[in-house]
Amino acid sequence: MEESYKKLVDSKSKSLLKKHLTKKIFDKLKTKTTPTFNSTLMHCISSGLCNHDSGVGLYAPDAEAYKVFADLFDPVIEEYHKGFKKTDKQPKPCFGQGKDFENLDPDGNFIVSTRVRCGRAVKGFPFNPCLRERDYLELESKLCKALMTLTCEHKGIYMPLTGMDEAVQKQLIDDHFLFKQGDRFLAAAGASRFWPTGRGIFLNEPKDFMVWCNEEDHIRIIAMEKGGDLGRVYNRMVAGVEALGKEIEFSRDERLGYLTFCPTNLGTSIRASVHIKLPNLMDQPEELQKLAKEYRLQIRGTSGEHSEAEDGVHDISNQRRIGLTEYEIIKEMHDGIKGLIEAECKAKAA
Ligand code: ADP
Ligand code: DAR
Repeated sequence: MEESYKKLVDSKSKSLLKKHLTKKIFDKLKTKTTPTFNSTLMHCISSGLCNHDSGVGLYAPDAEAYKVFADLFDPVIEEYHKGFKKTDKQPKPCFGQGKDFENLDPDGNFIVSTRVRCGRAVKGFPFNPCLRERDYLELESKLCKALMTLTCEHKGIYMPLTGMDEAVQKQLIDDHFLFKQGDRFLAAAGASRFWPTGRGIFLNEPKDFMVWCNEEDHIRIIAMEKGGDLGRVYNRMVAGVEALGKEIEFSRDERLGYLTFCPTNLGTSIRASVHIKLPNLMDQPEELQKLAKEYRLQIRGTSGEHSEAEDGVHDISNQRRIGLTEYEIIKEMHDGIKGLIEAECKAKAA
C-alpha cells in the first residue's frame, strides 16, 4: 500500500483521494480497522490507487468505515457535495410531491428521456469488498422477496444475471435499463467479486421502473421514461422506494443519511437525469460548463458514467446528493435543467 500511495502522490492524478489523503492522514489511518468487518484503509482507497484518472477514488467497505476513516471521508464528502461539512447533518427524508415539478419539455424539443434513481443498502450487511458469495445470494433473496410484493404499476419480474442470455443482456444495457459490466473503477474497489452471482435486474411490465441487485450498491431503485415529465418519473421511483422500505430495513446513518458504497451517493442517494440535446450550448463548451457549475449539475455521456455523448445526447443530472431533502434535490435538478433549456433557446436566437 505504501508503494502504491507514493505512486499516487507522484502522479498527475486530480482525484479527490489524492487531494485529501495527505501523508499525515495516511500514516494516521493505515493501521486502523473497522470493528465489525475488519475493513482497512486499503479497502477504501484501492480503486483510486489503481486508477489515477478517478474523479473521487474512494469507497466505503462497510458502514463503520465512514466513522473509522472519517479524516479521509469527511473532506472528500465536503468537496464533492459542494460544502457538506463534518458538522453538518442530513435532513430527515422528505420526498414531497412530484406534481410540483411540471414537465421540463412538454413539446419534446430537447429531452429524450428522464430517469430518477436512488441507492439503498440493507442494514447489517457490509459493502462489496467484505461481501462473501453467500452474502450476495442472501441479499438477492431478500430483495426478490420484497420485489414480489410490488403491485399495480410496479409489478414485474426479476431476471438474475446468472444464466441470462447474452443477447438479452446486451439489449437491456443498450436500452439503458441494465447496468454495464466491467467498470474498472468498481472492479478495483472489489465490486466485481463472484460476478455474476447475486446480481440481477427487476423490470416492471411497462419497462418504466427497474431495480438493480448488487451492482455497485445492494439496491438501486430506478424510474425512467421517454420525455421530460420529471414529476411523474419521480413519483414512480418514490412509490417504489416506499413499497420496498416496508419489506427491507435500509441502512441509514443519523448524520450521513442513507449509506452507500460510494461517498458520492450518500444522503438522499438520488440522481435525477435527463438525456437531452442542447446543440447550441454544446457548441459553447465553456458556457455550458459555467452554467452546469452554477446550477450544480453534472454532465455525463449517453451511456452514463465514463462514456461519451452519442448523437449529441448528454446525460445531465444533479451533482449533490447530501445536505438537502429528496424534494430539494429534485427541485435543484429541475430548476437547473430549466435554466439550461432557457440558455439553449437564447443561444439559438442569438
Ligand atoms: P447511475 O449511477 O445513476 O446508475 P450511470 O451513469 O451508471 O448512472 O447510468 C446507468 C444507465 O442509466 C446508463 O445506461 C445510462 O445511459 C442510463 N441513463 C441515465 N440517465 C438516463 C436518462 N435520463 N434516460 C435514459 N437512460 C439514462
Ligand atoms: N469513477 C469513480 C466513481 C465516482 C462516482 N461514481 C460512482 N460511484 N458510480 C471515480 O472515483 O471517479
